[in-house]
Amino acid sequence: MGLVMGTFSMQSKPVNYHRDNIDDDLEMTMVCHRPEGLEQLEALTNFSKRELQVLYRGFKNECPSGVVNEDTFKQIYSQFFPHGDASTYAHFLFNAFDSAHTGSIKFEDFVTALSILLRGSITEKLQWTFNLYDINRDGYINKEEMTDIVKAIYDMMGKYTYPVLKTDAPKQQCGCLLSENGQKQRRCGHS
Ligand SMILES: [Ca+2]
Repeated sequence: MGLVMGTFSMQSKPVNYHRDNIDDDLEMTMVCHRPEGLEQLEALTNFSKRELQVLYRGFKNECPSGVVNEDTFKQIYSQFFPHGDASTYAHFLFNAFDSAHTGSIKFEDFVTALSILLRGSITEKLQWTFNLYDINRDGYINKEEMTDIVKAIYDMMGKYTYPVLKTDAPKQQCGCLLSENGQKQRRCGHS
C-alpha cells in the first residue's frame, strides 16, 4: 500500500478556505479539466469536504492542468524510488488508477482510488489490487501477470535490496502461488 501512497502527499500548512475557493475558481478557468463538485466527490469517497480540498490543492500543485498522463505519472512516481526503475510498476499503477481507460488520471480517479486504498473495506481493497494485477483485464490473474508485477516491484526497489535478490526471484516466488497451467486462477470475488 505504501508503494501506492508515495505520490501526492497531503499538505499540512494552515489553509484559508475562503481565499482558496477564490483562487481555485480563478485557476480552474485555465485548467483542462474541472473536477466534480465537492458534494459529489464527498458522496463518492470516504473523505470529508475539507480533506478533499487539501487533496485537490496537492493534486493541482503536481498537475496544474487537472489531469495526469502516463509520462507525468511516471516522472512523479519515479522520484520516490531513485535507486530503481519504477517505470513499469508506474505503468501498471497508472492503468489501475485510470479505471475508465481514458489515458489520463483526473482528480476524481485519484481520490476515488485513494479512498479505497486508505479507507475502503477489505473487499474493496482486494478488488482494486486484483484489477492492478489483472493486467489484460480478462478477470483472471495468471502466472505471467503475477510475475510481471513482482518483477516490476523488484525493478522499482533497485539493486540495493537486502538480502540481494537473484534475477529469477520473481518467477520463483510466483511459481509458489500459481500453477504453470493456471489451474489455480481465481476470478476475484468467486471461488
Ligand atoms: Ca488477466
